[in-house]
Amino acid sequence: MPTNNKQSRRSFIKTGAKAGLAASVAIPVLSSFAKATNHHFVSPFETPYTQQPLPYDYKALEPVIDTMTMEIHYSKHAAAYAKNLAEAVAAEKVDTQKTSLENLLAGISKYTPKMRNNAGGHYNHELFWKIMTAPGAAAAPTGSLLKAIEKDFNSFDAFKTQFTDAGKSRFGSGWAWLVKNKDGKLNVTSTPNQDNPLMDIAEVKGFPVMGLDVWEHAYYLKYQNKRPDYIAAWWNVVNWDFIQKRFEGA
Ligand code: MN3
Repeated sequence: MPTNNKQSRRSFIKTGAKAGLAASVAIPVLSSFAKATNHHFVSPFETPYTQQPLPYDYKALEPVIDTMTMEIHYSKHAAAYAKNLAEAVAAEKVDTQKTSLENLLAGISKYTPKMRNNAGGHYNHELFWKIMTAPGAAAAPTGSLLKAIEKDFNSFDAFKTQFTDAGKSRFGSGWAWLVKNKDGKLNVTSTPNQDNPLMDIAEVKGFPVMGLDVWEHAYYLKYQNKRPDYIAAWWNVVNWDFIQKRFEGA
């Protein structure tokens, strides 16, 4: 019965949360949840199938990203990906209790274009909101992420240039990515439409550490045709604290 499942899941989450407080770390909660549900987590940053609350106000990223763009992007574009993903998951009989969104993406070639576009669209946007924060935070990564960037790109500036170029040169709609591959090496890549590097059809595969939306809907109201200006300004709202954690958790 769906109602019973919901209730037992809710009470489990409560118990799990208490256990987590006792241990005062978040990851053991995820591990015990994974065990209880026989759920295969690829990292502590697993993305739920439903749209999560925006972690800040629509106006929080001003002046880099204007309020109206944020509102339309989150409440219309991204909300539509989540809604269409729910439809595709129901139609194609995916058991979302057993299959993480990450695992679904890793086998996306088995599903319809509707699944591919909307599973990607939903995942990409959930990540995108989290890797941004109000202007004025850290301008560059520190610690192990900075070390890895310097090792794989020679310098942070060289990485920035490569990532910026990946966004600028993506023809039409798509994303620029920083990915960590199986050997722990960092790469910059880009994907068309709502594809991402978790997908089995991606040219360059890996764990998406950060991604930049270069669809016109992400910048057109403020920047019109000037995608390079949008990307240059965007570096001011990158949430390096979160990206560092994601890098370490991958
Ligand atoms: Mn978008």
